[in-house]
Amino acid sequence: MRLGLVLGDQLSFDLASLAALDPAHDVILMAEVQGEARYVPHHPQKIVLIFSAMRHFAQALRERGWRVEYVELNAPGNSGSIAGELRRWQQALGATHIHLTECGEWRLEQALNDAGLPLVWHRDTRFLCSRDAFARWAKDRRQLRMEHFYRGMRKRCGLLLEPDGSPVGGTWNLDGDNRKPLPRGLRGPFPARFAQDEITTAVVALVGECFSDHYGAVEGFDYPVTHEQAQQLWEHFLEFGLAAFGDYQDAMAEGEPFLFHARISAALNIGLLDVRRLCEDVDNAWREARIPLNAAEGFIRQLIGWREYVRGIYWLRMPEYAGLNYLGNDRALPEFYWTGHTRMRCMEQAIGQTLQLGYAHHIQRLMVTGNFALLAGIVPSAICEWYLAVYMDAFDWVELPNTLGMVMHADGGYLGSKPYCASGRYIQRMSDHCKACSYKVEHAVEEDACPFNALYWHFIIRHRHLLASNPRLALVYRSLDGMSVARREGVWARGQILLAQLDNGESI
Ligand code: FAD
Ligand code: DLZ
Ligand code: SF4
Repeated sequence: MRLGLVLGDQLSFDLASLAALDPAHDVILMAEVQGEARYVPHHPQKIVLIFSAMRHFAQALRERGWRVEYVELNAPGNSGSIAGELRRWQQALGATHIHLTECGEWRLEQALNDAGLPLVWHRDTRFLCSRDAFARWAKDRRQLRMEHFYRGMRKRCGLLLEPDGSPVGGTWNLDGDNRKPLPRGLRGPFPARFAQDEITTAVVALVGECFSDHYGAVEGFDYPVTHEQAQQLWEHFLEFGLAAFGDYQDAMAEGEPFLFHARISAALNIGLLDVRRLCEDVDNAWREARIPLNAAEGFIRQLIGWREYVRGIYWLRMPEYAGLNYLGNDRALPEFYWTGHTRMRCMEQAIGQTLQLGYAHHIQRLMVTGNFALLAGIVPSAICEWYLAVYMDAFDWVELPNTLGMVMHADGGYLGSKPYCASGRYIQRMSDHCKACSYKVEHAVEEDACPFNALYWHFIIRHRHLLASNPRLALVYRSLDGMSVARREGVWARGQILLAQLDNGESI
């Protein structure tokens, strides 16, 4: 007989390794292991999601006729690692081969390859662009840009195209129409929530007991844990969220953790949703005039553009990518990232909801917590570990390029053409946080000044030698040069004070 491995983020019935096996003779192994639950201090709700969804998937596989050996976290004999469990069960069952699907993380794939087991690898066909296809696309290109990759993917997938292959609406990218701040009084739809069944309740108790040392609340878990529930979450978004997603994709608001975002990333990344079907649903919704084009294009761009692009870069550049630090950052991650105890209202809200829900939307991750880490010069590996730990949807293949490349510019501009650095003005324009903040966004050098302002100019000044030649920052360096000496010295001095406070372990 042969053994098949299904990992916690591979919960798809059409997984390539399952398709290669036969329920009549072969056995599937699924294992909850300390090694995977502790390689970073995952948010307790993320562990609940993975374990509960794994247990539900094992049940569903058994109902489809598979023999599944399921190892619970505290089961006697559990070796604590995926490689250890494969070895134990291969010996116990006398399996000749172990079939498995490409891992999402380089770390685990490496560990399995090093384990000396008779492995038969299968491509992860749940992604639209294979590792090899991306490498072929990237080969011989002087510069990689998401926009070029995305256009190719639109053509290949036949999404939002006219019969002659041109983009519907006459343009490929409506990013410029995705940046409206939220009008006063407009609120996001009521989020879809899923009640805990017996399996989830048992897992919540287990995680509460075994991972009380991890940051984040285990209470309030309401994520979908089965394919049916994930589909309900998706349909809820199609009906109530997607139409406004286009306009308010970049907006942030007090007490609004989700706004018009889908909140599907965790379900999608662990295999409870299929990216092709999501894109077809969005294309159809536009063709049936249920949603505007800026929503349809904006959403499809995230899925077949950014999501596949970052995965391609990850597998092209690992393992050296994880060690890059182009800007030479050396500052430790401030403690308030783990507690949310800061006077900066935007940071408090983004971190607070992250600890509560394991979720923050893209602009909060990029322009609030990410922007702060960039401006403050945090060591890339430290901020990457934070993102990997605290978000429900976080897996190295998607978290690392987004954080290290897009946010921290630690790859020197390989993934994106410029750092997304911004002062408090950006947050003021896109949110109502500043009105509720004890800092003043209009000030830059005073004691009550918004920290983002001085840190922004400090960042621009201290990295001049690396960034001034970037044409996309030319305007910024022109305004720096137009600043009075007193003003420049003022923002530098205030930046120094803020950084010293961080170095002293003080919150700001
Ligand atoms: P929506 O805003 O509704 O978007 C729809 C879908 O598009 C998402 O579910 C996601 O699958 C995809 N998507 C959107 N932007 C991206 C992107 N930049 N990269 C990849 N997919 C994208 N996403 C993860 O899935 N896992 C991560 O670990 C992760 N880490 C991130 C770290 C940083 C620093 C940043 C800036 C972004 C990160 N993202 C990550 C991307 C993005 O923030 C999340 O996908 C999104 O917030 C998930 O919420 P949603 O489902 O409501 O997304
Ligand atoms: C994230 C995670 C956690 C917390 N626990 C498990 C586990 O116990 N067993 C398992 O098979 N997978 C788990 N996962 C998902 C893996 O970490 C993921 O498969 C790897 O990071 C590779 O993508
Ligand atoms: Fe954030 Fe600055 Fe606005 Fe406060 S003033 S909410 S710190 S941008």
